[in-house]
Amino acid sequence: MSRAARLSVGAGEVALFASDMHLGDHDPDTAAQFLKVLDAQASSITHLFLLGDIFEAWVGDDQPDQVAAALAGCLKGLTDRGVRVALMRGNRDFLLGSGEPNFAWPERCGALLLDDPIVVELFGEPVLLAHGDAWCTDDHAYQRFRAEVRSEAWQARFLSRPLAERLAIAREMRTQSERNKHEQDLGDVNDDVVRTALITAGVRRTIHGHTHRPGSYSLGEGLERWVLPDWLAASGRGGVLKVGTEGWEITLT
Ligand SMILES: [Mn+2]
Repeated sequence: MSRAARLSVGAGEVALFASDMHLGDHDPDTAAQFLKVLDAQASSITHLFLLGDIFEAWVGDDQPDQVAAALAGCLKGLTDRGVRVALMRGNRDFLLGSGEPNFAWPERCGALLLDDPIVVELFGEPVLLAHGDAWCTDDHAYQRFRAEVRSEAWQARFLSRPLAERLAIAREMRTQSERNKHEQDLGDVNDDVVRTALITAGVRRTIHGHTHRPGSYSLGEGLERWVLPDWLAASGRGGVLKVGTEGWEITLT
């Protein structure tokens, strides 16, 4: 999206934030739970922000996935009704939106694909949105892995492979140690790094996901980070952050 037109939510509007649903055909229950919440909120929101790890894995916008198709239908329904939907990539679905124009998944939903991080305006306050994995700088092995798979060369090489091969590689990567370690023992963000990011961006607050530790955390000096819940129906986990004129509120499912 263009940086010039900063996304803003203002008077009379309501924004809903969610992340880390880890959706996919492997877990229809979590998908059902998430779609039910979206459906229940649909008439009361004007903006929807999904801040990464929307999907458990994403091998390209041609990924055959019934859950992704169901979510696309739901998001398209929202955007057709005038709700602004914005998506961000996470560490699992970092290839989201890499398809050709007119085929890219976010575009098919009528959604914007956001940079990570990005500043948006919430009721006059600039707020930094991020997935959060880039701030887990204490996990050096993961950051090396991240740098590799986020490089243009790696992505171009990967996306040039046939779909079946990409799906096989994705399965293989699930067993790759660096990635697994990071997922099993989810580190937290480095507060100094977040503080610097906030100060650099000229904001007081950030909203991020990834760490699966929902809540609001003070960083001192009036700086705060708000962490979105992750979703897993089998463990009864899930929730959203709603931001409106009355304030900011995390509701756990
Ligand atoms: Mn994540």
